[in-house]
Formats: sequence, structure tokens, C-alpha cells
Amino acid sequence: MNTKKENREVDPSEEREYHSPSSGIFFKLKRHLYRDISEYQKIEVIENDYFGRVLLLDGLVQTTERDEFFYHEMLVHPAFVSHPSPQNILVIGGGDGGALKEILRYQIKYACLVEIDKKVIEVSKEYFPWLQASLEDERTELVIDDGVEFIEKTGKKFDIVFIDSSDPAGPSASLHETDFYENLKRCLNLEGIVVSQAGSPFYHLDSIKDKDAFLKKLFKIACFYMSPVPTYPGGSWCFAFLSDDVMPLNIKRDPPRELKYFNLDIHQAAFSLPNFLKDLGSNI
Ligand code: AG3
Repeated sequence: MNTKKENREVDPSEEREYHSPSSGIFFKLKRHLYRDISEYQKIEVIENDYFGRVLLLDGLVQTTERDEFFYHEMLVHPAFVSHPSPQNILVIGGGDGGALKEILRYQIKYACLVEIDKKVIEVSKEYFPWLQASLEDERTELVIDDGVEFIEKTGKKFDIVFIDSSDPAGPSASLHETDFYENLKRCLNLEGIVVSQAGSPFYHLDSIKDKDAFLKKLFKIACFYMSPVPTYPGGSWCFAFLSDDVMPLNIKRDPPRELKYFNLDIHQAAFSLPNFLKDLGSNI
């Protein structure tokens, strides 16, 4: 998480994300492709020799061409292999389109992408080629709206909802709160699943523990799983799997063959947690 900004050196030849006040990740700039401040946040796309194009929102790395598959495959496929019949899918956030690209690999009826910041969509369309293709798919609907408001007013119900937010600050903050998840339950079909990104098990443990406490009150099945994501703080990331009916380790289908990271062995292993996360208590 981005903490204190004082005393931060600025080197114009690189882009940095601080993970603590004294450590973080840097990218040497091949060039700046885009940099502007939207109604909601600072949006940047840079080019780096190793990672290719990198999208940052308010200075936080969201996705890179080279390692996006870890995060997007692990956000999407665990729910798809465990749901009995996923047809109507919702993504809140995820304006870069990486999650949508994974969802559209399945034979679904409808995928709705709700992104608050239309600038993120415009910029991602230009710099991340998979977004344009996913938006052109006839099963996709793009809605520019605040995810919290969309959930409050929609009459639609979904089989799987993915919360592809940024960290709990700025426009994403409310997507990490109890009220949002409470409302979300109304939009779930029977056997519905919610998967949300939950932060770094190393840097954001307190926030993961808070979430665990309120999520277990709301969902019968509420557990975390983990995946490496090389460019995120700490290099590994937590996801929450939430449902009243569906057990994640009860596999219903094979994943697509063409994936780079996810397979059924990885799925099984991802739900095994290190000791410092175990006291969260799994209920699967
Ligand atoms: N969603 C998760 C981004 C979290 C990154 N946090 C950070 N770098 N501190 C990203 C959206 C990708 N579709």
C-alpha cells in the first residue's frame, strides 16, 4: 500500500511504487505512453523493457503485459471450475479488461463490466489490446458507473461476481467495505460466487483479517486463496472466495487448455495457506 509520500526521491528515468516507506518496486522508463489525471485518479501507462506496458492508478501498479496472466487467471478460473453452470457474470472494476478476457474463454451468456472511470477504459483500449477485443464480443456489456451504486440499483442477478478493484483507497475504497458485500448478496443467483482481490498477505494482513471477520458473517463459505503476482507488493496476492452453496475444491469442469498459469493442481494448492494466514480459519 502507498504510505507516506514525504522524503521520496523522484528519479525521472524511473517509475516507483513504494510498498513501505523504505522499499518498493521500480521500472526503468523506456517511455511514458500516457499520463493524466481523470475525474477519479492519476492514470499512467509506461513502457518498460522487461514488463512491456504497465498501467498504474494513483501510482499503484495495476497490470503489466508480461505478468498480467498470474493475477487475471487466478482471479477468474478458480470460480469457473467450481461453479456448476456459470452463465451470467459481473466484473466490478477491472477496466483494463484482463479479467474479462479470461471470462470470455468460457461459453457464457453474458458478461457485464462495471467500471467507474471511463478514462481507464479509453486508455486501456489504446494500450492493452485484449480490452478492445473483449468489448467487441457480443456477450459483453460495458457500464460506466460506480460499482457500489450499480449493485444498489440493478435488478440483474449473476452467477459469479468478480471484484477487480485497486487497493482500499481512492475510488476503490468502498469496494472493500461490509455494506458493499451485503448488497452484493442480493445480486447473486442460487449457487452464486463472489471472488474479490484482497491484497498482499504480507503488507496488508490487517485489512485481510478485518475482511475475513465480516465476510464470514455474510457468507457460509468464505475463504482465501493465494497466487504469485510478480509486480504486486510482496510478490504474492490474496483473493477471497465467497459463496453460500459452492465449495471451491469441488471441481465441476476443466479449465481452458491454453492458460499460462492456472491448472487444477494449482487450484488445489492455492487454497493451502501459510501458517500466518491459517488462524483466519478456513471454512471449506
Ligand atoms: N486489481 C488489483 C490491483 C492491486 C494492486 N495494488 C498495488 N499495486 N498496490 C488490478 C486490476 C487489474 N485488472
